[in-house]
Amino acid sequence: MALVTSYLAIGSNLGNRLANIKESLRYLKEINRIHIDKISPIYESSPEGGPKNQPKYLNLALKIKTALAPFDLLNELKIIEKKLKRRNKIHWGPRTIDLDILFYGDLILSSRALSLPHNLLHKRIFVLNPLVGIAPNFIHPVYNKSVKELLRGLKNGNKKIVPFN
Ligand code: PH2
Ligand code: MG
Ligand code: MG
Repeated sequence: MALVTSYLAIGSNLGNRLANIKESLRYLKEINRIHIDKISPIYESSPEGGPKNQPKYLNLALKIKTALAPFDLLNELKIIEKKLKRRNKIHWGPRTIDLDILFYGDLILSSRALSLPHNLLHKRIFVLNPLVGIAPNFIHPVYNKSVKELLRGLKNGNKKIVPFN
């Protein structure tokens, strides 16, 4: 099968966030049909949505090439979330790890289990800010705007996102 370029988002706001992210990257690297091309810097931001008083998130974005079909890729990400003891209790509640598919090539798809592109990515500074570091010119196939343009068009209000190191 041909390789498809895909972009992933990783987030963590529970436990040792950096260790969780590193462990998820280690698992991703073990998957034969996923090749990691680029890893963005890590950023820290307050949680958007969900319950009050959650810890801050660390977020990053990845560029991968994959031989996996979209739902198989999703399944692999879910397996990694399980390995990191992600519990799906509270919608948008705190999580040890969250692995989302942002883009899968130019594919547009909408199902209960998976929407591509990710249906909120264009509204989320914690996704676009890491992503712009590795894919500024990638064109969102629905909005026909580059990642850079989407980020510029975002009304940030008082949302702060800072490099984490
Ligand atoms: N993920 C969410 C909800 N809110 N906020 C930040 N800052 N970072 C996230 O990764 C995040 C969030 C649901 O996936
Ligand atoms: Mg998410
Ligand atoms: Mg998710």
